Amino acid sequence: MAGFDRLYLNANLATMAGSDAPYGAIKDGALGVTDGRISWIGPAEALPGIADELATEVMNLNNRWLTPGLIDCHTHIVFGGNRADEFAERLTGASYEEIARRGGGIMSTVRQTRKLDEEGLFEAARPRVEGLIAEGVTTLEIKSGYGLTSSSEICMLKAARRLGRGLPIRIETSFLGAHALPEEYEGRAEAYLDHIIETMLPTIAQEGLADAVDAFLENIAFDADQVRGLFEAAKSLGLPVKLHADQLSNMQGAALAAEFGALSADHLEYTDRKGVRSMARAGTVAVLLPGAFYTLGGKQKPPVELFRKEGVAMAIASDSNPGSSPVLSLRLAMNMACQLFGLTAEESLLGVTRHASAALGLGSELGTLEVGKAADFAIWNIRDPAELSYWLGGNLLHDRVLAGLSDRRN
Ligand code: DI6
Ligand code: FE
Repeated sequence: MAGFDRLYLNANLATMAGSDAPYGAIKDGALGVTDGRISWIGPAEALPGIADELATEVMNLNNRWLTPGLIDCHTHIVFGGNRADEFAERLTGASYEEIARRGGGIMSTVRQTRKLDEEGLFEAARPRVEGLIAEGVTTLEIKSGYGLTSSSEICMLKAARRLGRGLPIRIETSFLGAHALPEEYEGRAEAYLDHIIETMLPTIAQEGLADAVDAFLENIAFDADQVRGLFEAAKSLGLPVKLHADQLSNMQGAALAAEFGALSADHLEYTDRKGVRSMARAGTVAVLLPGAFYTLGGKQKPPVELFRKEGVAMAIASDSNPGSSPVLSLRLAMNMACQLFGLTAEESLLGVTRHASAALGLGSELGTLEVGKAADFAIWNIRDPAELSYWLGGNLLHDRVLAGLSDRRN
């Protein structure tokens, strides 16, 4: 038996890997880390007698819970400015639509984002990302979509990549050029789509700036034919796709995403049975975004019971953005998924671990505690994993480990 760089003892392990125990739990467990990966996991009593002598360092967790590091698989966390002014206006009667119609809303964030360079966007996003890190997030997806010009979209994606180099967190990026129609293209949506497909996307793909391609399919954004064209272009460049689907109306977005073998379809409040079935067949993950539902005062909830029945994996994300989901806490989104959408506490934790890793196409690398996977963990001062969804806020994190490196030691 090879040695461990670190051996965790007296741990309660929520492996989130398939087993009959809730949370795939191993009580009084042990977990060994070698070269940034999990090299041993099981009940402490099954550990070979000399194991702790073979470990460079032994950590006694005193019965704390250790879970996979949390994964926020859908955010727009890189942007300029904020829209607290619009929030205040909405509180005194203005509607989201009214504000958007007179050039506020997404366009206001586009203007503020275009003013910043890569460094400026990095600095604007840094405290928000640090907040997620402090609550146990180890992997974060970040979308572009507030630049809407080649140079500004590239700037956003470079800032996102830089966050992954400058801070202890894994970053996955999605190119969301098809988020909104920029003012310069008013009335010329086709021309903007052509520009995305012919210029933006090939450049971004060539520079390796996007891990996936996303789009907003909605009657206020882009239609099915436009999204189809974009997805065909993405596929021909070898990039996986995902989709903002059926958020405000049933546009058959879930079925379209599934047709392209999308990693995920996201929002899904208006998805019907046919859409759910196509997702099940394609293995497309349902990413639920209760922060946007809450902020926009949604009336229709995503079809959670159908997802369960058809075996569609449900992930949960913050959708962190300055407009429809000013949510800077993934644990708050977990609570909302339980409270507003009726997920169980176990589904909630699966939604930010195993199923979130699948939504990013990283299921073989992250998301569960299993031998061979990356040693990304969160260690919690809790007695029951349900506490992670139960408390609103609060500092529950004892330590966070990324690729075997503990925050407490850095
Ligand atoms: N769906 C949303 O709810 C947000 N984007 C999207 O595709 C809105 C983003 C914003 O208001 O800034
Ligand atoms: Fe979104």
